[in-house]
Order: sequence, then structure tokens, then C-alpha cells
Amino acid sequence: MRLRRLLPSLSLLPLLAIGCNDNTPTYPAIIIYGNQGDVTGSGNNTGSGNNTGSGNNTGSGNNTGSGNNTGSGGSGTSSGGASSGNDLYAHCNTFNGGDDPPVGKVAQCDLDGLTDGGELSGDITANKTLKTGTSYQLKGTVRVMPGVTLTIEPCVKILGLSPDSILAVTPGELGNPDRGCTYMTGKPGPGGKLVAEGEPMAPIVFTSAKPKGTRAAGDWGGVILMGNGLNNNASSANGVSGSRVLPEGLLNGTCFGWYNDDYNTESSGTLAYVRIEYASKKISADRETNGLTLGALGSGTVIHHVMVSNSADDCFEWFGGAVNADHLIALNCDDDGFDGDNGFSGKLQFLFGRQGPNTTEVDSRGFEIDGAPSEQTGNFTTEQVSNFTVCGGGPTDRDSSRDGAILRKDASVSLMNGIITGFAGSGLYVQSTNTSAANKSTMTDVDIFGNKAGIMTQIDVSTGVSEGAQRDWFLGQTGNSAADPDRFCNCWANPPAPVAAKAAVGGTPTGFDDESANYVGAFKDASAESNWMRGKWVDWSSN
Ligand SMILES: [Ca+2]
Ligand SMILES: [Ca+2]
Ligand SMILES: [Ca+2]
Repeated sequence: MRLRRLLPSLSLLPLLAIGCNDNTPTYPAIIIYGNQGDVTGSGNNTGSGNNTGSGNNTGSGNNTGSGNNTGSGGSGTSSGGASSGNDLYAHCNTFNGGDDPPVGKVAQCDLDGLTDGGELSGDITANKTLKTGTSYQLKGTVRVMPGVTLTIEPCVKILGLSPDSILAVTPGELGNPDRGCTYMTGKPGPGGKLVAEGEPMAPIVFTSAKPKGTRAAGDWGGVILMGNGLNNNASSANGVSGSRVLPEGLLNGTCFGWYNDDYNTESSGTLAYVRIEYASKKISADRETNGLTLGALGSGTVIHHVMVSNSADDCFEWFGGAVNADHLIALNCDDDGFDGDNGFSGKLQFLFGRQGPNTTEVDSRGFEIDGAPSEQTGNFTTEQVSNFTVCGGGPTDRDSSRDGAILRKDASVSLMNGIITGFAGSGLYVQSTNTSAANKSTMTDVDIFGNKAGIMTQIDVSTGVSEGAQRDWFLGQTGNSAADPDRFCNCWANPPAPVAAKAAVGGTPTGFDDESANYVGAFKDASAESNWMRGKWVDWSSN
């Protein structure tokens, strides 16, 4: 069955709207923000100005004002040609055409018809496997203890019962995982592992136990993976004793991370074709679980094709560690899409992020990158990202605190081959109190366009660096642009088509998962084959 195949027929549109509309947000399909702070556009599909990204994703059933097959969408003054049936925008429909990915070992996976496997609760102290075709209720904090592997087969659902429901994979213990964050002697041994290898059409889904249509961000706690990799908050004065890090949102004393990179290559398991939705528990301000917390994971951990959606805090947050990941989707999380902190040094490739327009958090960003909680020379976060497309809340978003990417103190990162668009704040915000932060980070072959506040208007006045200087910093690097891509389609339809007619040529992502991906954005082109966001591991619902 083709779950999300687009139907180009005009006559089917009303039917499709009824069939698919129950979970689809009603984003207008036009980026209304012009470059350089043009905020005159407002409302649905009006005043779109020079934004060529007018939507024509007829499959989503909610962009009725913009469909290029209707000729009546009223895309305002858009120059995108959305109001006529011309084929300038045929590529937008093509992206979501084509077939679902082939099935793997699991011939059929009905995620709504799984067998009840009962409750998961307490500590998991011996290897355990959750079998294909089963769903489990996650009750309270469930810890995978040091040296123990929890294996989850494809086509399994984990249903979080309450905000206290958290799956936590512990790092290597120092005698006792409950001993607290300080230690007088010892080194971490092997940690717990989560091996959750789903398949494109038989994924592993962590979700709310509530019925569809009533689910909401924060229904349950989330997934916390902890390892022994470098974390800037861990410390040791003498290499013998020291302190580790308490994960945000987990009250018991399981602490993670290490003061150096001795364990940066370890493995905490595998996450593949996994979706985590409606999670996050708030204990206090800044003490929240995310959809997926990646605490100091080593590079032996395998993470690819993971979608985190509708979290009440960040979708993904890395606290140190060196794990790499690819093919990640961050959808509609209340805080950041991709948040990297405390010395994270992994490589991330093929990222698509989209915010909702109504987040309650201020400072909700596409990327948020921090080094350490206080200025500590040399404690840089050095993550590298290539091939990303991050979209803000779109035309109805009015919160100027929401930026595409913020580089905070001690960010020494590389962002390349990317697109940042549709944010109500700046496309890029260099906040560091260290005036050389901009020089420590690099951005190349990145296109920042269609954001309300332009490339960057928010700066930290304490830096003494002018907005113009930061803009120059961005535009002075190889391949960066503030121009609209050629006929960029639509981030806000469901499914989205965040692609241009043809991807711009970018840099070679040396050392990343796919070194051949020398193009700007998360997708090679607008062909169906380039759309890696397909299969049952992807769901654009929001309730
Ligand atoms: Ca967070
Ligand atoms: Ca955050
Ligand atoms: Ca944030």
C-alpha cells in the first residue's frame, strides 16, 4: 500500500482532504518571509512576495489555497507559478511520488494491530528481546543495566503510559550505577545497549499510549541513551576521581559521560528505522527529557533513519560524545530540532527538520549548538553536519526568538551543504560571547533564505561584532547564499517537498556516511528516488 503517494488528480482532492486531514496541520504552503526582513506578508497564501516556494503538494489535502492543480489557490503575488497548472512545479509532486520502500524480513507490519505484550517496568538486568508484532506499555523508568542488551525486533511499538515512562540505557557503571555522579576511583565498564533495528516498512515506534487523535507532546518521557564518551561537564582533577554528568530529566543517580575521550569509540547499540513521538518530561525549567537524548555516546553506536516528532522539548539532543548519525527527521518539537551540547563531536548527515508554528518554548531553533555551560577554553562542541534542510514554523509563526541555527559559546562546528528557511527569527544567529566563535566555526555551501529576520539580525551585543560583520562572515565563506533556490517547493505540506527544481552543487562531505552527496540540502534532487523520508518509519501526524 502506498501510504503517502501523492495523487495529482484534482477530482480526488476533497476526498483526500477528508481522509488525511485528521492529523495534518494546516500550514499554508507558502513561505511568506522575504529576505532581508521583509515581513509584509501575512495570512494564508497571501502576500507571498518574492517567495518562489509556493506549495503545490496536492497530496496533503490541506494546502487547498495553493495547489497548482486547482488554479484557485490564490497564492497571491507569488512568482512561483503556483496558481496555474504549468509544469514549472511538476518536480514538487514528483518528490512524493513513487512507491514505498521494499519490505524487508518482516513481510507485513500492521502497527495498529499488534499483539499486547504487557508492561515493561523496572530495571532490565538480563538480555531481553521484544518480538516482532508486539506492543508493550512502558511504565515508569525502565533502565537497561550495564552489560545488558535490550533487543527490539522490527514492527514493535513501545507505548509510554505517563511522563514518568522513560527508557534509559545506562552507561558503564563504576561499581554501582546508582552511586551518584561523583567517584573516588575506577573506570566505567561496558554500558547497556539498545539494539533497535527496524525496517523501512516495519519500524520500531515509541509513542504515547493514548489513542490517535488525543496524543500530545509530553504524554510520556522519552528515550535516553547514555555512554561513557567525552562530556565537557564531566571532570577529573587527577585522572582517578572525579564527577560524571546527571542526565536531564532522569531523577535517579544514573550518571554518564567521561572527562576525556578514552571511550569515544564504544557502542551503545543501534537505532535504525525508529520513530519516537509525543515524548518529553519536564521536571523543572531546563531539566527536561527530549524525544531522544544521546548522552556521550561513542562512535561505535549506529544511528540512522530515526524520526523524532512532537516532543515537548528537543527532538534530538546530544550531550557530548562522538556518535555519528544519518537520515534524521525532527518534526514539530517544542524546543530545538537538533541540539548539540557539551563537546559533542559526531558527524550528522541527511537531516530534515521542521518546527511547528506554535511552540511554547522561546528559543526554539532548528540547530542549537553549545560548548559548555560556562566559558571554558577549549571545551568546544565540534559536531559536523552535512546535507541538511531545516524549516521553521512557516508563514503563521510570529515568534522572532525562533532561529534556524544558533552558534553559542564554544561552538566550533562545521555546517555544510544546507538549507535554512521559514524561521520567524534569524536564519543564523551567532551568539557567542567569544568574539572569535564565528572564526572557529565554518559554514559552507549553505543557503539561508526566506527567514523573517533575514540571515541574521539578532546578535549578542556583548560580542561587539556587528550584524554586518556576521553577515559578511557568512557570505564570505565558500558557496554560501542568501538567494531563493530555483522553485523551492514546500516544507509545510504533509508530506513535505522541501526541494528545489534542482539541488545546487555543494561541497564534498569528506568523512561523512555518503561522501558523494556534494549537493546543498538533505535531498539530492526532486526525484522520488531522492526522498529518503518514505516508509512506515515516517509519520507526519501531530496528534
Ligand atoms: Ca533539551
Ligand atoms: Ca534545547
Ligand atoms: Ca532551544
